[in-house]
Amino acid sequence: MIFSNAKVNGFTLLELLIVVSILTILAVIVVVVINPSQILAESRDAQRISDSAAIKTAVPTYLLANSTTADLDGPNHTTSCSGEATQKVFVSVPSDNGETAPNDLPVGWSYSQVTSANLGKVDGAGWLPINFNSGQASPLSNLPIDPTNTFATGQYYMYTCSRGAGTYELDIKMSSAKYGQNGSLDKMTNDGGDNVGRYETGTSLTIGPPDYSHAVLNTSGLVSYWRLGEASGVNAADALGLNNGTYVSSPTLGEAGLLVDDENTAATFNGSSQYVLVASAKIIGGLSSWSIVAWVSNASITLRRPIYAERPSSGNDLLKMELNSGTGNIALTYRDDVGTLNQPIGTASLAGGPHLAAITKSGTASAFYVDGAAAGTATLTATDTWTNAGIESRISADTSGQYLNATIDEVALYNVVLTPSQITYLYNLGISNQ
Ligand SMILES: [Ca+2]
Ligand SMILES: [Ca+2]
Ligand SMILES: [Ca+2]
Repeated sequence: MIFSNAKVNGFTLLELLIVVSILTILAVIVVVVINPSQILAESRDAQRISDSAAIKTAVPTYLLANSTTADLDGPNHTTSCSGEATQKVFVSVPSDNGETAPNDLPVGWSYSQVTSANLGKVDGAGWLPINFNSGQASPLSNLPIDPTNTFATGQYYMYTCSRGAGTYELDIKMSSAKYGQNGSLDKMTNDGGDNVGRYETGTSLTIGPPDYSHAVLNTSGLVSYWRLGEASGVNAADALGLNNGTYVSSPTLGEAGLLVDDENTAATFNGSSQYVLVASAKIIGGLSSWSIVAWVSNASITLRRPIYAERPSSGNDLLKMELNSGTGNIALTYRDDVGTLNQPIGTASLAGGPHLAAITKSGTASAFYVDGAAAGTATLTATDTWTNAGIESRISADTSGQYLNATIDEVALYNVVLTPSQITYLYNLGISNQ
């Protein structure tokens, strides 16, 4: 019986399945633990860190060699440092790479680019305009260039200068999770600068373009600014510390923020009970000039409802930046002591989004803006006489039981009329990956 005890030497189906499962798990572990795209991103970031160190050595060396004749915007520019007539952000993206420079710089600033052929030159013709050959042998043979170097990714180098102070700033964008915002080696958030989307180095970190929140904080006339970025709790901080608010009925905190490339979060309100009580007082109500600016997304447009309101629990005084019913168009309600009511509606919708909503008022002239573009004007007949007691300021609700269902972010109040170009800048900055 030769065959009776024969044994098949091979795998059973079950064994095969176990082996395949183990191999699959191992493959997933390899991808998760090793993550090739993050390794590449980290190696690019390592180059960026080393490039910034090289520039940080080269610029002071140049300044030392040219103490009285140092020219921080180089031989090809004369008034392009901060505070001068043609303020420039010098960028490493070449002018002939087919991209258009984004429109995301503060009013009065523009990008300066050179051609690919000149990009790395150290004699003032390169992207960083200093002539490093002046008074010395250049410590750099070529200017460092970002390993990605496109406007589309936001990954490029930026240089700005301040002539009187003899200072400069170098801004670099990290691309890996490790060195990015909230990463384990976060280089961008806590560098002492004013842009959470950039690794800022140099001798003054407030020359280059700021991030959205710093742009708001830099704007004169700001009287309150709620970022709504708290992860938990009931405190809704005013970045100025003047009108700290309270989250009422637990709106959803920690929602994805409505700004591009900014980890600060937003809050979602349910439209029935949740709001921020920002002050037990009026803030801009009754002022002749004011501006309200806020980001809003996924709003219910079934009913006309407030993004921001100031109103007493009883009495006529009333101010609301709203979404109109049906269309979601930006709208204003403004009413004075004696009950004169104005309810103009703008020409553009805030449905969907994220959108930037802004209303300005100067005397009887009000103007609407959606996403940085003009969206209608109105002439008000209500006066600025506000005397009712018990006025409250609220986000996403008023004191008459109206609640907005929406995600709201970055609510700012000003006691001045923002210009159209200021509002356009804020919008472009909010959607920029700078
Ligand atoms: Ca920074
Ligand atoms: Ca800066
Ligand atoms: Ca926020």
